Amino acid sequence: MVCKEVKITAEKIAKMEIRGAGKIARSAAEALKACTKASKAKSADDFVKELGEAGTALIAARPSAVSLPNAVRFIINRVQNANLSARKLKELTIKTVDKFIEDSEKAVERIGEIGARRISDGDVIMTHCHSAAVLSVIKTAWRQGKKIRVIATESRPRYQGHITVRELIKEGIPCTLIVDSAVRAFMKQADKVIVGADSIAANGAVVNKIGTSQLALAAHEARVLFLVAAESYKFHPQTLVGELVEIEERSAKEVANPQDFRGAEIRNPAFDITPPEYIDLIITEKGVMPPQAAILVIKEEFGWAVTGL
Ligand code: RI2
Repeated sequence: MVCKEVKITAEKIAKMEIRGAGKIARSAAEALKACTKASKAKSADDFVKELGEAGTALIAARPSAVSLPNAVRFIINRVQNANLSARKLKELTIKTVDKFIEDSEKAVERIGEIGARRISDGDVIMTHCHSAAVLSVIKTAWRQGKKIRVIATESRPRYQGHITVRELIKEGIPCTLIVDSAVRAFMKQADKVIVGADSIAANGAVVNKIGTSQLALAAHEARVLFLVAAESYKFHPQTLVGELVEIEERSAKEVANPQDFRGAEIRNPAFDITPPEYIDLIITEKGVMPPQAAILVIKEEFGWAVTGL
């Protein structure tokens, strides 16, 4: 039986009331903290078991964003490997969660600082969906006085592009909202494309909101730089041992009312894969790198011994 907080958070993640790869990870960590505070476990073994069950329930909520299992494993691995009493383990869990959240927020800020160096005065930046990492780059550049403009896709079917545009309006950044199918028509106006990531595979392929690979194709054709902004915990360790990133398929009802199209299949994959050949750089909190360096990040972050995960 998992605790109430974990159930609620898992449900909100599944329904996308909590969304965005980084936010999902931090919310899952918060849920583990709440679960720890509510835990009545008297022995270390019972507590670790409880935490493990909570972690499994959270991970099952959404399959494609690796930030979620990476966050849960970061916390549980530390607790599992500590030979402490239940009380001490609970304290350690809370500390580890707080550290994860603090580091994750700092990473977004650092990505903003590093990424802003790649933005020039006058740049027109195209983005897709809503990414906190991307907005950190854009806002930092703007706050540095660079006169930039943003072209944002609406990002059907969930319209996360609207969240992006609202955030840009609040900041006073000039922006244009376009439909997803207008990407190629507007690419000529862009100097750079910057998108976020839900998972980055060992070969540098980026899993991000459906439609991202179309932006990459259009950018490639128009010779526009294609950048990805992502924290290092969005790199997928198991891809190093051959695991494929599962692409989440969401309800058809998000696309159209199936009753109105009886006899037709309605598909709703939430993400697509952009191959490394179409990506110029990945901006992480540790620095800017080509997608081919993904394997080094995975090695540094998770070690080679990923088979045991
Ligand atoms: P940050 C989102 O997924 C988008 O695909 C976005 O690019 C990615 O998470 C990263 O977001 P969804 O939750 O962590 O909207 O940069 O399906 O905020």
